[in-house]
Amino acid sequence: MTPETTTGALAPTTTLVHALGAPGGEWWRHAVIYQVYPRSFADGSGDGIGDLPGITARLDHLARLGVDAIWLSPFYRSPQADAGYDVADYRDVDPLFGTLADFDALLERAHGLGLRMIVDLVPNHTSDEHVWFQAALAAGPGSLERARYLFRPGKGADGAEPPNNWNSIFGGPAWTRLPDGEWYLHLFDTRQPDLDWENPEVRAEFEDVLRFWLDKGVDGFRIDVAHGLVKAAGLPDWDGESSMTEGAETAPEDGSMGVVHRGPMFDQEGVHEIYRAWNRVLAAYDGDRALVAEAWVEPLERLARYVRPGEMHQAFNFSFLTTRWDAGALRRIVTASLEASDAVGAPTTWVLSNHDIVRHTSRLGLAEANARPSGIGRGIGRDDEQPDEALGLRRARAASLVMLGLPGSAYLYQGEELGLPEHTTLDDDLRQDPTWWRSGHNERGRDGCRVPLPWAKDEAGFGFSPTGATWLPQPASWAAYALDAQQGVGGSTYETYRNALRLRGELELGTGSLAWVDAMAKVDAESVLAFVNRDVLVLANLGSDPVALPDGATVLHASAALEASDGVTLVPSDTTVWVRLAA
Ligand code: TEU
Repeated sequence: MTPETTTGALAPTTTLVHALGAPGGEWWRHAVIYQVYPRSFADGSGDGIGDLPGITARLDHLARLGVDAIWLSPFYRSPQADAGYDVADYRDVDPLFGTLADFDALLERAHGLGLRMIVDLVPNHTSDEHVWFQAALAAGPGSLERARYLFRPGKGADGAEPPNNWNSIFGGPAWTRLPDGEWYLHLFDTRQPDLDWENPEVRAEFEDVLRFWLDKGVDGFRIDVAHGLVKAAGLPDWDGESSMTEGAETAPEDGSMGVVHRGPMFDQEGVHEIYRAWNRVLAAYDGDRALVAEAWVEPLERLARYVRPGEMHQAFNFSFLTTRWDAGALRRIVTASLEASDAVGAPTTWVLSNHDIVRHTSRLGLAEANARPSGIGRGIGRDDEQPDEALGLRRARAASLVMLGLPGSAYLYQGEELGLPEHTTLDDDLRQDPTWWRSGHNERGRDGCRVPLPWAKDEAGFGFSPTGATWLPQPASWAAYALDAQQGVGGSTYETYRNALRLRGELELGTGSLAWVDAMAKVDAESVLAFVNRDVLVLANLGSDPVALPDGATVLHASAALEASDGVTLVPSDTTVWVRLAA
């Protein structure tokens, strides 16, 4: 049944915007991929920091939840200046997280449970402790060792001024000067020097790193800062915004990110050649291995260029993530996302939370002016507006059921299946994210979304670690969010996600199509987001009044309890339902 041919008195009139319908295609076209942040998922060793054996021991949770794959954030050897996004050895596991044998055991267990696994690759920069950077420091100006990075002489009389005016995403200048007078570029922390991707040695090295993990059997890679590898020739000055953290208040009406990540450090044409080469590396392996772009690029047509045939396979849809809780804005961004990815034959992805931004449970509990994620870094501290926890959770569950009802691939961030809120009252002296000090204490940073998960309500540290230790404290209120407090409890956030994932699979929504409901009896389009995917109507009520479902609709799933009045089923405010319409 296609949406246009729907008949019967209750049938909505619809506009078809997307009909990919490729069941049985490559797994990543419709997969639900769960982000595991190793430091905070589960601790096996007892030191209060999560690790690979901890993940392996808890993997059955993810199989039971019903996700298709996991994305593992960095676990490589690293001094942890940016929680592992500063890699010192791309082919080894940091002792904090375990050993290569632990990695092999994790991958084997994941595959045994039918879960694919993609790993994070951080190619824009290395750690300052990487052998290449150490060699560059020792070798001095003009050396081949320095040519792997972006070393430049400074400006001004004694070269005391940085080579250009770029700022670090984490705050402060993007250049650091060495005692010998040369400067090096770091778009992030001082301890994350940017590589020079014009250097063939850099390209060869990363293709080899890809093969190292592909040989181990990983199913793909999430590519960190995929829009940043190539910089404009001559590294010219840039006076525009290079970070979402500024200017976010001026969000455009269409709900898009608000600050386009252009400028000489982002989205340069040269990055595409790198990904075409990587596509060829992956294509030599069996099993549909995939590349996922973490690229904060707008408009969506620019982002779609990363997933053209022969390049990457998916790109995170940050335009969706940054859209306001508003039916019109969501409808526009979903349409634009599907059109842009359909144009290049790629699946759309959907994401609401990750390890860089305030959890959507808490964002959606803030006043509208504060509710959009403002890029990485800002966070929420004690002195900031505190989210309305119940409202945020209610909206987050509704938003998640919209996301999981859409065709394409969806990303979940660990803990969202528990409805975990951001930790918004963390002591500032416990903060570990470099954005906190690099921004001169203007940005609280990302620690609030990285707090160790609660597994067991009655145990010390909520069962995160065998010793009760946790590298960041968990709020006492998290007892109610612990997995064991929600398992088997009808209507809990965990069971709501689990049902959604089961139904999404059974109904094949991931490979379905999307038609907007333009008009339907009893439904006011202003405050209602409604679409048909296969024969399921997904309806989210973002308004303040309840919305009546058409007679004869069979409710398949709902993000909150529904109401009834005179035999009519009512969808309350901030609630999403999945229903099957009477034929
Ligand atoms: O974040 C990428 C990142 O910070 C940029 O894409 C940025 O968000 C964008 O340009 C808007 O300002 C990744 C990781 O997810 C993050 O945890 C790391 O800290 C960062 O890269 C550096 O590796």
